[in-house]
Amino acid sequence: MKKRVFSGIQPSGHLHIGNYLGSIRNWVRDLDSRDNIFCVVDQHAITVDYDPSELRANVRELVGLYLACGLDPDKCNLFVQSHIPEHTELAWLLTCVTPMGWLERMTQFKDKVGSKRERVGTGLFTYPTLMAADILLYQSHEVPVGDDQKQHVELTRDIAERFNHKFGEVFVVPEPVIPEVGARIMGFDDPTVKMSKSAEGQHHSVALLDDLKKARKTIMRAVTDSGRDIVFDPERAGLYNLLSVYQALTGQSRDEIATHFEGKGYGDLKKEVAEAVIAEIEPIQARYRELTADPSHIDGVLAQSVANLRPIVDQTMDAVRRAMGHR
Ligand code: AQP
Repeated sequence: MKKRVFSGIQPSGHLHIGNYLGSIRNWVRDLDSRDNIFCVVDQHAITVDYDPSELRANVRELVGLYLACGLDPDKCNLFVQSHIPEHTELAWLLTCVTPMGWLERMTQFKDKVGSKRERVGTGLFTYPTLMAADILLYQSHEVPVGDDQKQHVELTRDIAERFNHKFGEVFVVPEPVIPEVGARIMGFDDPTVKMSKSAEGQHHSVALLDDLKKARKTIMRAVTDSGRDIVFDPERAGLYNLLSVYQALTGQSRDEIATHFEGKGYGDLKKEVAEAVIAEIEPIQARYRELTADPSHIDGVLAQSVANLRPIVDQTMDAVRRAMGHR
């Protein structure tokens, strides 16, 4: 039996190389060895201010990019969260077994809420219980995510264990799977903050669909320091970030990279990072253009996955409803 994997991305902006290196690329690598379920989590994207027509376009773009990056629909199920209404039903049920204190500890909420605590929607606070529902609905064994989502997967484990203890063994308790390289790519304009879809700043990130000239410019302008030698030093955040991107894309070891750049300068490093990024995203862009030329193909993939997943959803929800006394 293959392990079941579930993961998702919010259609909250344009997919960047952080999302790619931290998640999608690893999903593609493991397609053959896993039972794969990948989701566009559109209900998570409404927990902050958003524009409905932009959301609709972002969902289409993200599905197109999933396919273009190599998520072969013959090897995975690929769907949009709101097309399976049981995600929100299960989220409510899990919210009722999740202590407030657990949610209050979530660092992503604290980061996103900032000084607007009185004004943000309650969904931003309860977001992790919806994420737990996404994962537990499919009895997933593994959740491959970037480092920033680790805390939410750990919370999902706690919720599953609490539920199983209270109501009987219903859920598989999932494991987070974090990549060794590329788990936290930082902003090129500010290497002290995580690269984010929703961050402002023209040269913050490289999006997978960025114009290639702009992508090169963003990397050439990346903030570094006044040092000279090219070494993996976490204290030199900008340099460390560029080297991490290079390492993730080339698959070379840190020693090989240090030797390769011996005697070279930051300009050389940036040039090579830009080349590696462009070599990765250029073919993705070409596949994206081909695949999205036929919207009915994408609709077909989404509908087929929803149909494939229906028996798992029904089985889990039946067990949950019975365990909780609703049947
Ligand atoms: N900077 C990053 N480096 C490596 N991995 C990252 N991920 C996100 N940012 C980085 C991983 O990408 C997947 C999708 O993330 P998400 O859409 O669920 O939300 P997020 O983690 O909040 O990502 P963003 O880009 O920062 O989006 P916004 O701005 O909307 O909040 C996850 O596996 C995540 O770990």
